Amino acid sequence: MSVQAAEAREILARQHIETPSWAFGNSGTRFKVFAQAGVPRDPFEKVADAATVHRFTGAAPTVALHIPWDAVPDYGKLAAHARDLGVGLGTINANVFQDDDYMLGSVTNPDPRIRRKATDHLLECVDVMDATGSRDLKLWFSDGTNYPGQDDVAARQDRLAEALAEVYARLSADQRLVLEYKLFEPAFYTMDVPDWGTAYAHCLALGERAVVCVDTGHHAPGTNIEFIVAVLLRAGRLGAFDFNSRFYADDDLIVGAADPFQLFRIMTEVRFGGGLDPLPSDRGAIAFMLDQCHNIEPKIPGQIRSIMNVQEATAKALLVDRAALAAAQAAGDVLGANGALMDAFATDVRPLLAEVREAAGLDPDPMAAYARSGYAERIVAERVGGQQAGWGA
Ligand code: LRH
Ligand code: MN
Repeated sequence: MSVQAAEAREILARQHIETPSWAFGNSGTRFKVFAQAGVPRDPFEKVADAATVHRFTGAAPTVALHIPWDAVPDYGKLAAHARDLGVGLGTINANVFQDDDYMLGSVTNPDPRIRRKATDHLLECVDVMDATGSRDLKLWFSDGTNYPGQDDVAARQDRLAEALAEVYARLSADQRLVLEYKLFEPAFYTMDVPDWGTAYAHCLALGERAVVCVDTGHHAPGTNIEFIVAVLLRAGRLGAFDFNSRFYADDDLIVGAADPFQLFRIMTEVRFGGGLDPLPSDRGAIAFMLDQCHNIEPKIPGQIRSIMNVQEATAKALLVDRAALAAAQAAGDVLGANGALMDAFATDVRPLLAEVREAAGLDPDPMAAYARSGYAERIVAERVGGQQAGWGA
């Protein structure tokens, strides 16, 4: 077995991809949210489904929460429930995008009373992190404007910076603020954090525990996302991914489904930038998360397939012959260099991943193993009545 294959196995065996609690609830578009039988009714059932994804993939040991969608009276009890099921509670996502008060913005709103309310929610989410033991607070703001002149762009940036600074000051030394950008939706003229540059600038102003989240659905069509990844990694500010895929807008489809070559290129830059290397500490760690909605497909198999797609892209990235690539790049051998990536991308890595799973005592085919488990039928039979979880939009 080549050194490269052995290194690839080692990295794949410890790959950690966080699932989003909201992927297990009902979701849809503005036209329709389709309810599915067996959907969780509370955060405890969402965590149980996340644990099931980990049980069959071995690569999803934590689940991200979204507050208030996952609000519970006792977060310690939820954390213990997760532990009993073999997973942990991960990133805490704040939500200042579903309250009537936030129509003209949350932390950027012209009204100081509303800014105070939004900032207080962000601070409450840090309290939740203290209770769950989570490292990352992820902040995505739907804040923006729809018409030129609607508000003062620079003044909104000042308001945003003020709120972020207050939240950052509240974090403890092992906690991070992860700032997520998005080009458009729900605002369509300006978003207050529209791109990586704006997020990066705010993170630099805050401090080294402020990092950027790259949601793969949040860019203009044709954006070279792996370039952004390489630049943020080089700057030590790539903190997280929200993985999904899209054909047009923020479609939140299964990662790698729309463009597996893009996902490979992204994971190749992550590898080259040291993002897969074992780290001395959490500082500089990249949180690999899924942020998806399974509007029409079964949700747990959808998450399992998503994990497998990230694993396959990662395995292919790990098989790029770096020495051959470097030699071709140095020689100006354009096609030789491109060929090194294309050869890796063309490699069938499914046998390698099957071996990695077997070595971990897992079924080599997680999708088939889940289908045989009877879990899907059990939750449909058990989860009758009550209010199915959703985005509550
Ligand atoms: C916004 C977003 C953000 C989450 C939400 C569920 O589009 O990507 O990461 O809070 O989806
Ligand atoms: Mn996201």
